[in-house]
Amino acid sequence: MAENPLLPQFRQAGQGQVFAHFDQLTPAGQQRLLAEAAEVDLAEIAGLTRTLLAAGGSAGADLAGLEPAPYEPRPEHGGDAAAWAQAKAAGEAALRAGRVAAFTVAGGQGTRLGYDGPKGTFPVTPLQRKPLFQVFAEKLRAAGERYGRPLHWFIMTSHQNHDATEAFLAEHRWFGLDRGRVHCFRQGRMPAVDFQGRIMLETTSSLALSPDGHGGSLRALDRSGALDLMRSEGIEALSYFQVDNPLVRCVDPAFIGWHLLHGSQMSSKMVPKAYPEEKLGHFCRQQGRLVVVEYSDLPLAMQRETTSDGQLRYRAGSIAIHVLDREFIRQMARADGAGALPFHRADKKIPTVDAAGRPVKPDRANGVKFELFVFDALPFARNPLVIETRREDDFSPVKNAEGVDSPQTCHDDQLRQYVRWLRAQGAAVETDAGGRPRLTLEVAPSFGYDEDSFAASWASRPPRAITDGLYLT
Ligand code: UD2
Repeated sequence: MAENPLLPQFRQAGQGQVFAHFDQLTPAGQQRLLAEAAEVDLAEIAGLTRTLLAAGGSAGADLAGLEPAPYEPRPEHGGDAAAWAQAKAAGEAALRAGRVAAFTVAGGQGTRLGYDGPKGTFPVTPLQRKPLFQVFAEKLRAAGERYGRPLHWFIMTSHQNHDATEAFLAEHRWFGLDRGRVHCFRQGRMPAVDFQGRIMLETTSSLALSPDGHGGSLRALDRSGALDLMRSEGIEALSYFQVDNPLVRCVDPAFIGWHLLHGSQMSSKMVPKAYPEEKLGHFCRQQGRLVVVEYSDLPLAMQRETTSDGQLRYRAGSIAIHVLDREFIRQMARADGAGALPFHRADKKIPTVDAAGRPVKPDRANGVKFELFVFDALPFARNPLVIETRREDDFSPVKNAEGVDSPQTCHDDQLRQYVRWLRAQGAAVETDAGGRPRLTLEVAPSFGYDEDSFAASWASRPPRAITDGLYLT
C-alpha cells in the first residue's frame, strides 16, 4: 500500500518520531494517528519552536515602555454619572433590538478544582446547588424576557468535554432556553512539543493534544459558523465571559453601551486589584496600545508599586469579561503573521511514551504547550476601552477546591449579593462579621439577576417573610 503523504511530510519537518510506532499499530490506531496528525500545522509548530523555544527558556513578556492603562471609572470613583446613564440606556436599546449575544468559554480543563466533568456542570449556588451552566442560562433567559428579545448563547467546549456538555444541557432541556438559541462548538487543539520542538505522543497512536487556549475562541467562532449566524440574526456584539464565574452579569447594558457609544471593537471590564499578588492580568499601555500583562509576567516589584495616594500603580485587574465586535472577531480569526494573536508558552508535565512505546508519567515539566489568550486581541482593536466594574456585582470565580476563589468564597459572595439587593429594598437582614446572612437563602435569576431586576420583582411580588431556606423565584 502506498505510504500516506503525511509520513514524509512529518519526516521532512523533523517530526518523524510521531510515526515511530506506526507499523505496530492496528488499522484503527493508524487511522486515529493520521487524523490527529492532519490537524497539525507543521509550519506553525516550526515557527513556534523558533520564536518560543529557541531561546532555551521562556523569554518573558516584553515590558519596555509599560505604563498603567487608563480606564473609565465608575461614578462613585469620580466617573461621569450622566455618561454611565447614557451608556446603560444605549446598551438596553441594543438588547431590545437583539444586537447582542452571550458567549461562554468553557473549554478549559479545570484541573485546579479537581472536579471530574465539564466545569459548567459544577454545582455552585448556596441553597439549590445549581450548576454554573444553569446560573448563566437562567440569567440569560431572564434578560431575554426583560428586553423582549431572547438571547443567543454560544458556548465554546473542548474535544474532551464537548459531548458531555451537550448531553448535560439536553438532559436539562437547556434550562428553559430555546434549544435553537444555544450553540456549543469545539475549540481547536495544539500538540505539545518537547524542549527541542519535537511533537509529543500521548500514546503510540495519539498525539499529546490540548486545547489552544481561550484565544482559540476567535478562530473557533469563525470556523463553527457562529459569526455567520450572528450576522444573519443582526447580532453585532458578543458578551464574553468565563465558565467559572457565576456572579458575572452575562449581558450588562452599561458595559455594552460604553462599547457601542465609544465605537470600540473590543472592550473589557476591570476591577481594582484587591492585593498585589492577586492572580489577575493587568491592563497596561505600551507604545500607545492597550495590552494585558498576565500576573505571571509582571514582576512582583511592579505589581507592588504604589502611587502617591497609596493605591497600586498597576491596579486595573482583568476579570476576563469582554465585549467584542463581530467583524473584529472575524478579522482576528483570519489574520496571520504579525497581525494575529501570538501563542504563549507553558511548560508542563506531559504524559507521553518512551522510545519503546511504554507510558511515561513525568514528575517534572518535560514539554511545552502553546496557548492563545483572547485579551491579546486588544492591541489590534480600534478604540479599545476598559471600564471599571464593582467586583461584588461581577466577579467571584471558582478555581480552587479550597482557599481563595473556591466554592466556599463563591457561596459567600453570592449570599452577600442577595443581602445587598434585599437591603436596597428596605428589608432587614442580619449578617455576621463577614457580611453573610445568618440564614441561608437564594435568589433565582428569574426573580433578580441584578439590582434592577430584583427591585422590579420585589415591587410586584415581595416575599411574606425572610426565613431560613428562602428561595426567591
Ligand atoms: C484567567 C486570566 C486572568 C484573570 C482570570 C480571572 C488568562 C491567561 N488569565 O486566569 O488574567 O482574568 O482568568 O478569572 O486568561 N478556557 C478555554 N479553553 C482553553 C483554556 C481556557 O475555554 O484552552 C477557558 C476556561 O474554561 C475558563 C477560562 O478560559 O472559562 C479561564 O481559564 P483559566 O482558568 O486557565 O484562567 P486563569 O484562572 O489562569
